[in-house]
Amino acid sequence: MVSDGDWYTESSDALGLGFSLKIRDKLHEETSSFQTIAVYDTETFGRLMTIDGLVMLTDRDNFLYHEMMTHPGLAAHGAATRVVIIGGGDCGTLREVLKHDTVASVMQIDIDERVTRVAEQYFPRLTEANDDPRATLAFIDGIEWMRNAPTDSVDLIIIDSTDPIGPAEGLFNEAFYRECHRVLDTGGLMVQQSESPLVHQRLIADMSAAMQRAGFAATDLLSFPQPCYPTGWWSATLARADTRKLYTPTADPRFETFYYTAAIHRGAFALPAFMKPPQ
Ligand code: AG3
Repeated sequence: MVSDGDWYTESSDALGLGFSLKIRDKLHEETSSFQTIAVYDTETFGRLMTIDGLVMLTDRDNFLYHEMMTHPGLAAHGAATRVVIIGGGDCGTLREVLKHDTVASVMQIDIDERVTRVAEQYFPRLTEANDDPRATLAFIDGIEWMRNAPTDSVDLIIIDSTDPIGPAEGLFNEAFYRECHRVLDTGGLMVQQSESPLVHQRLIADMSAAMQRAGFAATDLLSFPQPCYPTGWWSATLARADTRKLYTPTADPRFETFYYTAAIHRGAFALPAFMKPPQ
C-alpha cells in the first residue's frame, strides 16, 4: 500500500544512482506473461508506468523521448512511407509517427499486449491515434516478425524497447540487426533507443559496431534530455542501411510538437567533445 510521503525509486546498484518521484497512489500492478507492469499517480509528473521496476514513461516528460525517437528519423529519411515499430507497446511512439501525413502505414509489434491495454486505460492520450487506419498493432515477438518480413519492405524501423535485459535483450544484437537491414529498402533507416550517453558509452559503442557488422553503412547518435531515465540524459542510435545522405530539415514540423524543432534536430546530432572519435 502507498502511504503518505512515499516515493517511487528506480535505482541501479551498478551505476550507483537512482531517480525518485513522490507518489500519491499505486493505480495498477500486474504480472503479464512477460513482465510486471505498474502504474503510479505521482505528485508532480502525472502518471508513471514502470516495467519490471524500471521507469518507462511519465505523463510529464514522455514527449521528449517519443518525439526524439520518431521525428529525427522520419525527417532524416525524407520519404519514409512504411514504418515499423518494435516494442513501443504504450503507443507513444506510434502516436508521433502518425503525425506525419507522408507515412502510409505503421506496424507496431510489441510482444506484450498488456502494455498496450494498460496504456489505453491509464495513458489515453498516448493511444488516442490507435484507430488511425494506417496503424496496425500486433502482439507477437518482434524478432520472429522481422525474420519473416519481406526483404526491402520497410523504410524506417524504430526499436522502442526496454533496457537490454529481459525480454528486450534479443533486440540488441547483430543477428537481429541483420534481419532489420535485410527488411529495410534502399535509403532505409533504423532508430533504436540506446540508453544514456553519460554512463552507457560501452553499450552505445557495441551497438554501433554490431549494426555495422550487420551491414549498416553508418550510425549516428542523437541525444536529448529525459529526466525520468537514469542520469536524465538519453540517446538514440540512427543506423543507415546504405550510404545515402541524411536529410536535415530546415523548417519546423507542421504538426504540433513540444520539444522537436528543426534547430533541435540539428543540435541533437551534435556529439559532446568526450564522445567524438579521436581526430
Ligand atoms: N523505453 C524505455 C527506455 C529504457 C528506460 N530505462 C530505464 N528506465 N532504466 C520506454 C518506452 C516508452 N515508449
